[in-house]
Formats: sequence, C-alpha cells, structure tokens
Amino acid sequence: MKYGAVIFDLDGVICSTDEYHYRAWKVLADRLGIPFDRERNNLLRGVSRMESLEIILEKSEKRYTQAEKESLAAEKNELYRQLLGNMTPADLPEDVKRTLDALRAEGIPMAIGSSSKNTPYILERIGLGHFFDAVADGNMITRSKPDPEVFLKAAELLRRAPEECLVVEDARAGVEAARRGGFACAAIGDAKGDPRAQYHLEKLSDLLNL
Ligand code: B16
Ligand code: MG
Repeated sequence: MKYGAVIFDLDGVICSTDEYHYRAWKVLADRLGIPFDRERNNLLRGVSRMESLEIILEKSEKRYTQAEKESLAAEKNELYRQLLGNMTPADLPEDVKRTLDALRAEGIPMAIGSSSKNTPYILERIGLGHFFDAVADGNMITRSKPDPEVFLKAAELLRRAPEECLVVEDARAGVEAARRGGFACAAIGDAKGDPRAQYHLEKLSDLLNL
C-alpha cells in the first residue's frame, strides 16, 4: 500500500447496509405511492437521510411540510434500524475482513468516513466497534457528500494530509467528495466505472495491490 492511510466509506464498502437502506426506503415509498427502484436508490448513496428523502419526494405529486418530512425520515430510520438489529459479525464479508487484517498487519492507519448517523451502531453490530483508528460519521458533519467534510474530518482525526490518504467509495457522490477534498480515490460497486476515481476495484482486497 503506497498511501499513508486509508479512509473507508461504510455502506456498500465495508458491509452491505446499502441493501437495507434500499429496502427501508422502498417500504416507505410504496406506502406513499411514490415510484422508487434500485436505479433511483443509487442516487441516495452517500447522501444524508433528509437529502435522500427529498430525492424520493421529487417523484411525489403531494407536497409535504417540514414536520411531515421529519416524521417520514424517522419512520424510514426505524425500519432501517430493525434490519440493522439482525446483523452480526458474520455480515462482515470474508474479503473485507482479510483486507482490513492485511492492512492492519502492514501498519496502515485506517478510518471510516461515512454520512451515516448509524455508523457507531453498524460497526458494533459487525464486530468492528473498536477496530478503526478514527471514525468520522454523519453525527459530526453539517454537509454530506459530495462535500468533502467527512473525509477531511477523518484525515484530521488520523493526523494525515488529504494527499497522504486513499478514500474507498461505492457512491458517485463520495468519489466527487474525495476529489474535492484532494484525496485519491478507489471506487468499487456502483461507482466502479466513475472516471473521477484513480482506481477501480472489483473487490476490496484489490486494494492490497496498490
Ligand atoms: P443514515 P455512507 C450513507 O452512508 C448512505 O450511503 C446513504 O444512503 C445514507 O442516506 C446516509 O449514509 C445516511 O445514513 O440515515 O444512517 O444517517 O455510504 O456514507 O457510509
Ligand atoms: Mg457508501
């Protein structure tokens, strides 16, 4: 690994909670009669809960008040947390575990940079509650990706400059956030083909060849 530190996105990179976000939003959208599918769900990757709701409501004919929106976002989060509650360390994919262990053995500092306010709970569920050297998440920022704030916070906590760090992202908004913050980026999953990323990973362990 030629970088001095690695900052991982959480949903869709470390674990498949992106699937749970989709399922929870889908229940809500169906209840409201709003068209929503997996392709539209990709627009929500890396963006905050309220911004995700706004994107979903773009397809609604009804106008919602701020209080109604807050209640809808809370309803989705409740559904999402029920799904998270079933997660165990077995939900940490073997390839991810092997990659994290190999980077740890190399002595590479590692952080999480996630827009999710549920980050501490997810890390605890999958057995990584104490693994990372730093965690920057949706509770610590005011602007979500594509703003670089969460990655800059993670780098600051690691005491590394952006150019020393590699960001790993599955969201197009996250790839853009890395670029704006001056970070190199390895894209995976939905963002894999994004030309703004320097590296394109089939699987997380491809990081070990960089
Ligand atoms: P929460 P990441 C992001 O996490 C998700 O990709 C995005 O879909 C979600 O809306 C956002 O977290 C906020 O999540 O509702 O749990 O606060 O990809 O940046 O790890
Ligand atoms: Mg993600």
